[in-house]
Amino acid sequence: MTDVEQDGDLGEDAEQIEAERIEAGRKLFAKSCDFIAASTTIESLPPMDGPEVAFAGRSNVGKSTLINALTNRRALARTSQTPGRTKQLNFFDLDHRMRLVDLPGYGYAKASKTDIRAWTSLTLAFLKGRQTLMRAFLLIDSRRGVGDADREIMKIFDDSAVSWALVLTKMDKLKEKERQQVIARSEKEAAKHVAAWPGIFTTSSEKGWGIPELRAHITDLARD
Ligand SMILES: Nc1nc2c(ncn2[C@@H]2O[C@H](COP(=O)(O)OP(=O)(O)OP(=O)(O)O)[C@@H](O)[C@H]2O)c(=O)[nH]1
Ligand SMILES: [Mg+2]
Repeated sequence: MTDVEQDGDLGEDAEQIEAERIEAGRKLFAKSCDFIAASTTIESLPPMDGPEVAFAGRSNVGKSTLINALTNRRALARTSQTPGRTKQLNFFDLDHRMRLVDLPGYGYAKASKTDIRAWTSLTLAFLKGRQTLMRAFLLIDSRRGVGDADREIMKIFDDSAVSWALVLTKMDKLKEKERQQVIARSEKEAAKHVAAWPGIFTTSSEKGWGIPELRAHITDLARD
């Protein structure tokens, strides 16, 4: 067989595997997804029971909207025009195979110092002590790109050995050229971090872009 033929075969296999991953993701996220807990204190976190992925990022970046898009729900996770809406750690159970955790946003200028301290202590305690946390997704608004507050969170992930992946949100708001630019810049940022997943996810919850790929990724981490 020539090299060209071999490459062709490999390409088809890879495509087949990718199609199966996407289908497995679609199936899992079509199952029931139920709210299980809202925690405002370390004591009220639900006991660790099976794999979890968490959604972190600045206020208003689109964490809750992304959870709704992944699960095909309109209002599973509450979303808002008002930054700082999600105040608790909200846990959702996906078919007893995976839990999705909606984290409160950071970087909301009007939040009081007390709010920020509460966010920090609870969210940090969760990120550092949660052995069942398989991946934290760090959401970045594609119009803003990575900012200083996000870099601080990346450092926290690295220091706490939290395996994380960068997710660009609201890609529908950009023109094609701007998309390429923010993707290139964000890939560079993520590549600086040891605990970062190689490669980034580019999404629009509004248009459904990148949602099947993210579902597949989460499904790879789910309990059988
Ligand atoms: N155009 C567009 N708008 C989006 C997208 N995702 C989220 N939004 C909007 O962004 C705003 C904030 O979304 P949320 O999901 O509430 O953001 P959040 O990160 O959960 O915010 P906090 O809970 O405050 O931390 C809402 O008005 C959403 O409709 C997207 O992909 N495209
Ligand atoms: Mg929210």
